[in-house]
Amino acid sequence: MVGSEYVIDTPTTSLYHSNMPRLRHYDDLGTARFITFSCYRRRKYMTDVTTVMILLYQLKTLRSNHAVKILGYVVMPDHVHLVLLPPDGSKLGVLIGQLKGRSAHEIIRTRKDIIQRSSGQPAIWQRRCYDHNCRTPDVVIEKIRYCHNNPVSRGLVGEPGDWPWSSYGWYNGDSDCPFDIDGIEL
Ligand code: NI
Repeated sequence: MVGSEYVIDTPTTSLYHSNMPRLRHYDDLGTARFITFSCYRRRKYMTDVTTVMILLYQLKTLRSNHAVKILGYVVMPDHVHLVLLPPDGSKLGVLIGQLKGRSAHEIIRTRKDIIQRSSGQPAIWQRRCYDHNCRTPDVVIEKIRYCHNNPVSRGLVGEPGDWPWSSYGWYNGDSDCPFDIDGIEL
């Protein structure tokens, strides 16, 4: 990452795929959260493009419906990490529950290889979700970098930019990243 390439507080002129990342300054980064949830029994459901796109679509919906800022993310084959900045007073756990529930509902309709819980219900996600409070901007940056490096540290790719399903490409100014996030200066 070359920090000097970035411009802070650039006015947003188009919603998608400007070549210049629009980095913002947030005064409340100390309330950002690092969220992790996994596929049911660590099944590698997220190796299917349609499945990943359904999840990312629901993530975009969470952002537009609830004003949750997306600072970083990575979709790994069997788990997901998100760095989110929820609006004051919002119950992020409820919103993550919606994200998991709605994405699971859609994913189940597109696939026939989904295993079931003991109740007989098909299951995409583990029920539990890890929620880490990022108390300082340094921790927020560390977690975003963790997301971007996760595919490399797991041996899936050689470079963060080789993994299509993370916010690395957006921070890098790529024109073909999956969607527009809310960036900060790394
Ligand atoms: Ni991970």
